[in-house]
Amino acid sequence: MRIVLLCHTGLGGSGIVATELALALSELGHEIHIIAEHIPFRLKEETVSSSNRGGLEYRELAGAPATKSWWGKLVELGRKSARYYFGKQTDNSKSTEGNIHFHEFQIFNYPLFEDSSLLTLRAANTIADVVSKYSIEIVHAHYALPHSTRAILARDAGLNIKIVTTLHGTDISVAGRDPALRHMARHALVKSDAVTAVSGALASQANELLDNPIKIFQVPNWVDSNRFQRATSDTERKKYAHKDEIIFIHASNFRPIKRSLDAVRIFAKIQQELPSRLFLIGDGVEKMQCIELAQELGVNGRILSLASTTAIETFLSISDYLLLPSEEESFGLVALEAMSCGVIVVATQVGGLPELITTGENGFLFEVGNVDQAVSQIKSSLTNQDLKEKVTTNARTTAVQKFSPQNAIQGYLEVYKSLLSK
Ligand code: GMT
Repeated sequence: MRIVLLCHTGLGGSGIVATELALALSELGHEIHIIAEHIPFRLKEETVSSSNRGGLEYRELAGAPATKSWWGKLVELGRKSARYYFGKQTDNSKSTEGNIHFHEFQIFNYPLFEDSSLLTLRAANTIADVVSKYSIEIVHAHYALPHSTRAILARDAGLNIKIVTTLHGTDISVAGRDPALRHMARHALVKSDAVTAVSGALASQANELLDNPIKIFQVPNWVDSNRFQRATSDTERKKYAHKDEIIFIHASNFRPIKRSLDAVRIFAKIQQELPSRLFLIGDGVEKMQCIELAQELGVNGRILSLASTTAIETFLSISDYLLLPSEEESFGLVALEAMSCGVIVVATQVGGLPELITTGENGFLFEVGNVDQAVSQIKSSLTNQDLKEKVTTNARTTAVQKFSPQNAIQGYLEVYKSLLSK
């Protein structure tokens, strides 16, 4: 199949999901075109077959050879069996590896317009050009706004394409409910040819926006359980903590919706009784407030802060507890990645998190803002070794068995195939 993927390029789960999907589909032999403002942060230049920037087509070479993803390794082991697993491709699919092409939005220079006022038109125009030039069949928008809107605009310009919209969360829970954007969110939902959501909770939330419910396919986030697993030695852990210290981690984009300050509050209460460390990973508007709060609570010396990293598994694989106190979380990709590493997730009972976690079985869920409840859940597992082991083991099992890449990629392929057969 020939597929265009549209996504946000900065840090964030939706861009990660789109990038991993691009790698998986390309390694299955499908032709992938990513159209965006910049290259997505998890997409390494060396995995891109061609780049089109400012109207110039070329190939960027990176210094180091590409390391194969989980999917690359699987395909290396048996390309044929992978194909067999996912079913036959359409006749016009290619079978070359590394079939990912990146297209930057076209540039229009005319001093009358502020550049940002034309962004959506330039994006839609670029989509129309790429679709025509490469005979694209599917345009898959990751995040309804503004990506689906741009694809719909391009289709209305006369293209024969099918538009798939994947809802990731705040496109519905924040933008969809905001008077400033809600009509556009509804438009994106009803004008897409197929809509998918990363959890059942998000699918229901999306339909609440509409007078007449639509069919929404559920394709959850997934995790590469080979990449995300417990560290096999103490070497890395010893760099950050003493043997008897507990390692907590909070990784996010530090937006208010993440309630990152609650992570610091929970940590401070535990640290009063038991020596601990807290990784604060990522950047965002509330990051400095977290450090300030840690100082007020007298635990700033125990915080290990790091800006965004593409190697989050290095830190998850040596942590004991992930703190995810979000106000909203449609799925919680970082929780799944942590569970795959055998980390105990202590998260809020919101959105799609109850579809991933059952309290006392494979993690813990607490009410939004109820810091004391989270603290007592952590203490209960710290004082009960059997409970701790059960939760840790079940967390990994859930990740491996219920959220495998194979299931998710197959889910997306089925959606594409159903549209193309219509
Ligand atoms: O969590 C974020 O702030 C980033 C956001 C995004 O749009 O990139 O993540 C959303 O999509 C992820 C991938 O599907 C989900 O795992 C996250 O739960 C979701 N975030 C929220 O709903 C707040």
